[in-house]
Amino acid sequence: MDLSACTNWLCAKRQPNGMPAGAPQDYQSVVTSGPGPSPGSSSSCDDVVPPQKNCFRLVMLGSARVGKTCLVARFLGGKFQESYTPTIEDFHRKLYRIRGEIYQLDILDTSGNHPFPAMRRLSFLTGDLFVIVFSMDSRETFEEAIRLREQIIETKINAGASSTGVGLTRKKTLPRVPMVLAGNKCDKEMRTVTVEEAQTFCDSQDSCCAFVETSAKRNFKVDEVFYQLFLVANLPLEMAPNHHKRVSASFGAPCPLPPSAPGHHGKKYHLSVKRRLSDACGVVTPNVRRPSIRTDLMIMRTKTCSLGEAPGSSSNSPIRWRRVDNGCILQ
Ligand SMILES: Nc1nc2c(ncn2[C@@H]2O[C@H](COP(=O)(O)OP(=O)(O)OP(=O)(O)O)[C@@H](O)[C@H]2O)c(=O)[nH]1
Ligand SMILES: [Mg+2]
Repeated sequence: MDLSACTNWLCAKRQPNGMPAGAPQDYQSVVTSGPGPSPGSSSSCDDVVPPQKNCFRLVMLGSARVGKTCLVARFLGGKFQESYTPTIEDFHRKLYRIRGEIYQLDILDTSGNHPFPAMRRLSFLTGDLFVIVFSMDSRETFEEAIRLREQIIETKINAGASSTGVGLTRKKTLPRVPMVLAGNKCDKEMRTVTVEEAQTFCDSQDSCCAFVETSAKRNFKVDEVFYQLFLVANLPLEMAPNHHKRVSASFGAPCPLPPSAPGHHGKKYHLSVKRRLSDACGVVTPNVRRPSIRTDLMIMRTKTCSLGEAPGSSSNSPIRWRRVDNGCILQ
């Protein structure tokens, strides 16, 4: 697949409402909330529709067999799988209600064998947050993790530059990409990567790159991997696995999250601050479909072409944008 051709089409022409020419009518809802319910729908679950600024995509990357899928399973509340089944690509969604606001976290669990390089590049471009996993007992996987970090940043720089024409003659601005390098399988005795060198590497990067040593098998510091990720991304820390109440959703249920506390509807309420902060809850959406590649391309377009309206334009978001000579660059 020639992604640059697709990007050009998506960036080429915009209608007065800011949508690309030829975009499907449901474009806004697709970009805003993926295949889930669209904002402004008249369903009785209106208060579980996340605003666009609260929708994020987390991409899991790393060599094959390093434990990406096992970490995701732990994150989603599942058990550890001793047997190995190679992933082609898996998609999960978790919805949260945190301090009265709805957040949506989409997780793309990629293949370490990357059979489709264009898909991998697309995941770099559509991802807002990244967990790059390597295995503490495999030096090659650590080196691959470093390469992946460089490729993500390079891809985001080039996409920002090509959508604006900025970059060939100017100094490139480094994108701010929230990322955790997860050194998995620390339960194993054999080590070929030390904590110190992985930590030193992350310290030498920007302030939104963290290292966590973990073990999906022992469930050791899995929470910390995601806590650090949300910390460097300026997202609510309640999104980490052990920081909210888990709600289980039944298949096909219209409202996956329980109703919000009365006070969150703007009325006066009498809950203490402590109680309010501990009210965060999250639910794994059971029947979610992976957005189509076309949708991904449109999401990518908003992230590389939009001026000020892309996810991340608010001060708290992981990716920030600013206007430069009628163009946009990631920062
Ligand atoms: N000892 C140990 N084994 C682990 C750990 N995490 C995962 N494994 C095992 O490593 C193997 C690979 O785990 P996966 O999660 O499927 O690896 P992956 O990175 O998703 O692999 P691909 O989907 O092929 O990219 C499985 O047999 C797991 O049981 C861990 O923390 N410690
Ligand atoms: Mg996998």
